[in-house]
Amino acid sequence: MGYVYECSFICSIIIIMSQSRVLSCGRLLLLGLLITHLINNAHPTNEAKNSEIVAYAYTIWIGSNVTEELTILLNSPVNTNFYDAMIQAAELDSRFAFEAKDTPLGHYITSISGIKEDVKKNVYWLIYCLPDHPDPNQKPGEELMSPVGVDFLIVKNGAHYLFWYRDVDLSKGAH
Ligand code: B12
Repeated sequence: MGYVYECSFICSIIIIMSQSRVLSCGRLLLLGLLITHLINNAHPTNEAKNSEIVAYAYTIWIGSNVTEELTILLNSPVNTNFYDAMIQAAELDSRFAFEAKDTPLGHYITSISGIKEDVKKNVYWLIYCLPDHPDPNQKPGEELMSPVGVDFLIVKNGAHYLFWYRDVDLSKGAH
């Protein structure tokens, strides 16, 4: 809308200038107005446009001992939730395809990369928000687990998200 408004403003001034019978100093005044408007409303630079996009990494780990690892780098508009990020990842790389249950708490992830949670064996998909790329030799602690599910987790620039298929001891309290 802002762009349409700006274009009509500039066109109006050009039409007035071309049709105007006013003195040349009047035309100069209009020209000054047009230049000032163009400077003040210059289109956003690439830097400003890029600030509306966040870049982050999404990794999956399979197994408590991490026998398989897969990472994808993603760019998304600000305020993207992790559920949408997972859809984006799956579209770019089918190994990130996933299944979810829609529950009153939002989407609950039951399967990623064809690997389904195993309720009998207590192996589940758990999500972590990390400051750096996850290192299988230094596994993240519970304190780095996301406090919310994928619908309410908003991706941040430079962040690393890990979905880890791991054993959970429900008798010790799930998380
Ligand atoms: C047990 C439990 C789990 C188990 C569920 C497995 C199972 N089959 O029992 C495991 C360990 C897998 C789990 C995982 C997660 N959980 Co949990 N979980 C619980 C807990 C302690 C009890 C739920 C329960 O059994 N209710 C009783 C049954 C009868 O009711 P129910 O509606 O059928 O319960 C189901 C849902 O709660 C669902 N579920 C469990 N956790 C979550 C999380 C989300 C986001 C969703 C949509 C559904 C869901 O699994 C339950 C069993 O089927 C609750 C806390 C609480 N006291 O409610 C947290 C709780 C629901 N979990 C929570 C969270 C954040 C998660 C995770 C996102 C943690 C993470 N960082 O990975 C993940 C989900 C990731 C994913 N795969 O999408 C939060 C949700 C907060 C929110 N408002 O979003 C809660 C409230 C804990 C808390 N206070 O922070 N969880």
